[in-house]
This record gives sequence, structure tokens and C-alpha cells, in this order.
Amino acid sequence: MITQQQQQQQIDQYHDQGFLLIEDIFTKEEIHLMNKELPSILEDDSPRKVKESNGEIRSYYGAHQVNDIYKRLSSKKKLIDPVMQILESKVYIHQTKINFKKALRGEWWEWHQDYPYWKIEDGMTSPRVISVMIYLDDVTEFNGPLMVIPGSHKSGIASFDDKQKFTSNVEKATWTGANLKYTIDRSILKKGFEEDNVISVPGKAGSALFFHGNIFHASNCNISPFDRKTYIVTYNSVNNVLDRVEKERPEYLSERDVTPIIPLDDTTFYTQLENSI
Ligand SMILES: O=C(O)CCC(=O)C(=O)O
Repeated sequence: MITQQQQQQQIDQYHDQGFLLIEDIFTKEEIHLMNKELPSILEDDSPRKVKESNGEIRSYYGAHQVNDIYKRLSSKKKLIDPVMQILESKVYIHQTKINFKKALRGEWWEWHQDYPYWKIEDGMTSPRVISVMIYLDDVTEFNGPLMVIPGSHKSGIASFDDKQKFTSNVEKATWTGANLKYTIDRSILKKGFEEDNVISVPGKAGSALFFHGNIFHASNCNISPFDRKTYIVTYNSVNNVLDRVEKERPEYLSERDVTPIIPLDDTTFYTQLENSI
């Protein structure tokens, strides 16, 4: 248990740096449960499953919509409480994805911000949104940890599409592959690198990395012999409405039902689990 003062320090750190790593937020048993579900989730051959250019699985979108363990673990109180505290409101899940980054095969993620995608593709009105990356494996310096530029979330939107401006290109709206649509310009990135202000965020399986919708982030290829699987849940404030857009993306990329999550405590989670076995 942490004290109220420590909790406030964590929240202040998040607001200042744009990210926060909390270790041991999930138990070994919970991580095992999530990993055990993966083969059955991946039997699905729908567009939710996205491949790398080398044929490996890159991502699976919306696991919480098709799998009960993922659904319930995404609602756990220990995740939702800090998220609600940071966003100062009730929240719902806008999007989830499992990123696989397989040993010696997993590819990179270019430097980008997430919020521009949600603003342009989904009509999200403000960056009052937070993603939580849950580490399903140990994440090390060598298997492609997330890299961030601390404080960059304060720059607002700094990403551009390949024409150096925002265009809502409906054809590309469901693009989920390795060549990202909105990336950060080299000149903007140079500043972060020159000021020696780029860090990676390794951590043990069970850690959770909370990060702001506008933080600059990227990750390298996995050149280690160990997989680096993570589950990313994006929580949006129920007050941060999605405006109408010309063409709505499918629900596995953009949820429009804003019913607030009811946080699940451990007792409820394990009772439900026993009942479902
Ligand atoms: O999995 C990763 O390393 C990067 C994921 C990412 O950048 C994203 O989901 O926006």
C-alpha cells in the first residue's frame, strides 16, 4: 500500500513528465492468466489481427471485447483508480491492443503521438485520454522497450502526416501497420535528442506504464531472443466526447459507447473467475 502523499507524487510526476511506471501492479498469476488466453484470442482471423511485414503477428485490437479475462482485468480497480484520479472523471475504454514484438522478429514503432489519430480519425475533442501499457513479459533494453521524451506531451500536437499536414484520409483510416500515418518530424525530434532527453522504460512483467495521449514515443525492433508482449488499454474521460466523423472506424479501433467502467476489486474479480471456470 502506498500513502496518499506518495500517490499524489505519482500523479504530479505523470502531469509533469507525461508518463508514469508503476511496478508490480499485476500479480504473476494475473499475467499468467492473460498470457494463457493468447492462443485462443489469436485463432480469430479478423482484421483485429495485424501482421508485421515479415508475417509475424504485430498487434491484436480489442481483446477486451472478445475475451472475458482481458475485459475484467482492464477494469481492475488498481488501474482504474489512478486513471480516474489523473483524468478527474469516470472513464471508458476507447481502444485496446496487444502488441507482440516477437523475439528477433518484432518490428519498430516510429516516433509518434497517439492523440492525433484519435482526434482526426475519431473526432476526440481533447487529449484528456490516457494509455496504460501492461507488461506481459519482462521488458528490457534489448527487446524493444517503449522510448519516450519526458515532458513532450506539453507541446500539443506536433505530428504530421506524410504530406506535412493533417488530412482525414478515409481510405487510410483503418491503417494499423508498421508505417504509421502521423509521425513526428525529424527537426522536432532532434531537440529532444540533443538535449539528451530521451529515455526508455524497461520493467518486469506485471508493471504498468501510464502515458499521455500527446507524449512523443517510439520503440525499436526486438533484437533479443525474448518476446516482448504488452497489452495497451486506452481510457478516455466520459466527458471527452467523440464528435461525428465522416466515416466511423470499427468498434475494435474506436469505441463509441461511453458507459463508465465500474472498477472491479480483487474479491469480485476472483469470485467471478471461479464462477466462470
Ligand atoms: O508497442 C510498442 O512498442 C509501441 C506501441 C505504440 O507506440 C502505440 O501503441 O502507440
